[in-house]
Amino acid sequence: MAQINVSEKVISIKIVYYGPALSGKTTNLQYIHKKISSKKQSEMISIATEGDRTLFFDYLPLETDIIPGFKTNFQIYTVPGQVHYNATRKLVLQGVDGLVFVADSLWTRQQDNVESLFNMKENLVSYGLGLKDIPYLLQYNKRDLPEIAPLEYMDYLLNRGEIRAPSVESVALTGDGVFPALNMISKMVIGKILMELKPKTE
Ligand SMILES: Nc1nc2c(ncn2[C@@H]2O[C@H](COP(=O)(O)OP(=O)(O)OP(=O)(O)O)[C@@H](O)[C@H]2O)c(=O)[nH]1
Ligand SMILES: [Mg+2]
Repeated sequence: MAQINVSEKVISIKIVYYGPALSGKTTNLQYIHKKISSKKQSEMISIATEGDRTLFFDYLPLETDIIPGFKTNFQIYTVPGQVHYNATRKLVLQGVDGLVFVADSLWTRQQDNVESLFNMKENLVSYGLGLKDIPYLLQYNKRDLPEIAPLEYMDYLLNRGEIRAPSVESVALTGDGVFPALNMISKMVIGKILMELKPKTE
């Protein structure tokens, strides 16, 4: 849940990048960090990594003035995608305000995407939440590679049923689609917060 300090005019928002191992979550944060760090002096913290593998999580704080009159702090996290780190994934999900599910577009990784999405839903349920409660989008990553599944097929696997989420194609390695996805999830989260802050008229 977003923390809103009305007297100090500060809003804190937690965004989590979820998805299977090696889908490109850390690469997203590295790209965001590279693009904003010179302006905002923001530090990205990667807690325990082994090569490309995140063993705990990555964390990137971003300070913005996106909501007039408030300082809006984004706390952006990735989870470790490897199956056996579920306790950490669950912990990172605590208090989440917005989710970006980074799916790997490679044909060979479609089963892993499905399992990771199922795992995310299960972990949300453990906090009494469902995807309908949290702004959420899909990022179809690695669109630069040759052996990839068509978007329609990935939508069929990952984006059907009662919750149809927006989706963004990306190549996190070059940054294509990274800020469109971050901007979209930010707008969705802020839209929800503003709705909740609106005085009830009835
Ligand atoms: N070709 C290509 N490679 C990518 C892309 N995004 C990430 N990669 C590569 O995929 C590998 C894994 O990326 P990471 O960002 O570390 O993956 P992750 O999702 O954080 O993985 P875990 O920490 O294990 O959950 C790295 O070698 C990246 O350079 C992309 O869009 N295209
Ligand atoms: Mg990682």
